[in-house]
Amino acid sequence: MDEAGFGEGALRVVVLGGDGFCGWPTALHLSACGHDVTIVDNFARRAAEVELGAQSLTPIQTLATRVEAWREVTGRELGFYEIDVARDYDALLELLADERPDAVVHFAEQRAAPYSMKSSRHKRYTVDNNVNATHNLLAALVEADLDSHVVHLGTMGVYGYGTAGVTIPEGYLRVRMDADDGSEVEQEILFPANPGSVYHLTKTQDQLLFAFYNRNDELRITDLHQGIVWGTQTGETRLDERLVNRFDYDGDYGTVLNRFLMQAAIGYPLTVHGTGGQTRAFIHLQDTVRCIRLAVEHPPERGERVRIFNQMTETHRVIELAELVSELTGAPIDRVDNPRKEASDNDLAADNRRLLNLGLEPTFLRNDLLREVTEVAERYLHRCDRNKIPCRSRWVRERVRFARSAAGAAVTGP
Ligand code: NAD
Ligand code: USQ
Repeated sequence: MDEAGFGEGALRVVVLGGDGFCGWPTALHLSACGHDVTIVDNFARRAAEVELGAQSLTPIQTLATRVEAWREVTGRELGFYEIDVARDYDALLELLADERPDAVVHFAEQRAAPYSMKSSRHKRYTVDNNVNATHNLLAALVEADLDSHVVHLGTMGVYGYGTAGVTIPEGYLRVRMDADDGSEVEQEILFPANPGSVYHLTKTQDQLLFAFYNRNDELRITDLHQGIVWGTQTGETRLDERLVNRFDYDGDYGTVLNRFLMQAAIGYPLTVHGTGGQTRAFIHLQDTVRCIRLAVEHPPERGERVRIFNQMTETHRVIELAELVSELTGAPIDRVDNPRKEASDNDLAADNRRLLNLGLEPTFLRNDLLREVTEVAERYLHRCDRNKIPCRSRWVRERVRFARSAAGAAVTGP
């Protein structure tokens, strides 16, 4: 053990976006497992709470209080730097050059699909923030001449939802092409990208950035194509109320299963979009943090191509989840107009053997875990603003008519 309490085998890990829903419990889990963790965040997610007027249902503490509580409870230190990874390139470079991390876990992106579709400003912010954050990290690692392993949180949504009958492989697809001389050529390519929102689109752009820097500079990269995360607490965040994780329930940041569980807790009809025939991949938050630890502790070799894991444990149809929550709690189901442009019905099967082979023991949907989320929601329901529940962000807008004042002529907007 060194003075800070880090034992042999401890890795130096920088967690970009470590104040967020997945980042905070991941930072705690890595720290609890003996690694030396430094958090970087610019509090963009907390700023979005103010912009939207929608707070986390749970009373999350300031990062300073969280870090202090972790020190008090466990005796372990967490480093922290406030840096905008997308804009403060020099500060990021300096931090990486000083810390020389073994691994950088990259969560620092705008992650809500509805938020990314609210307006042209939100679309542009999401592209600027996410693509620049990822590119700045990769360029800084090359400039500082570091061999840190990048562990990025990507999404199952890069594959899209039009692959019925095909089990989605882990990132790559073997294709056969007709060569000019009549023979067949085989190649492995990235699975064709098919994003369903501007947010998902930025994750498909990230994939190309990774492929380039991996080939050109031999950066070691693991891209975790994660499904929808549900649950709210982990073994570490439960240790003290000041460590409580965020719980998003609003129409922009709330994700489907956590929203249903919270809606059931406050007696709000479950908001199923359209038919509810959409099938999506899911993972419990406790498994998220375990998967990231497994990825961090098993880095790829230098020269190995970008490693892609499908970080999901099960798939469910939205209407089936609503029915399950309804059976468990008695909540009624409300089929609302779908604000998104997405298939009303799809099948989904995905390979996830790589994380299972590394030792992941999946936490499947269980009534006691569903109840636990409902109980957290019940405990803090006085903090809920029901007006923030409906999804108001629409994928397709009616064309706006506006007046061109100089000419006084009416024109049709973008
Ligand atoms: P979150 O919004 O709660 O956390 C993201 C964190 O990154 C926030 O603390 C935010 O302030 C920070 N951040 C954003 N831009 C930054 C920047 N430019 N510089 C520094 N910090 C910045 O989101 P989350 O749910 O924790 O998601 C984390 C990652 O996991 C995202 O990249 C997301 O795409 C991915 N993911 C999330 C889910 C899910 O269901 N929550 C599912 C699949 C993938
Ligand atoms: N949905 C409802 N009712 C609701 C909310 C959502 O029926 O009240 C539906 C949506 O229309 C969609 C599905 O549920 O068909 C999933 O929506 P979601 O908001 O739970 O998830 P999504 O927008 O896909 O995004 C979330 C995270 C994102 C991550 C993604 C993983 O916010 O960061 O990348 O899950 S995945 O879905 O695998 O792409």
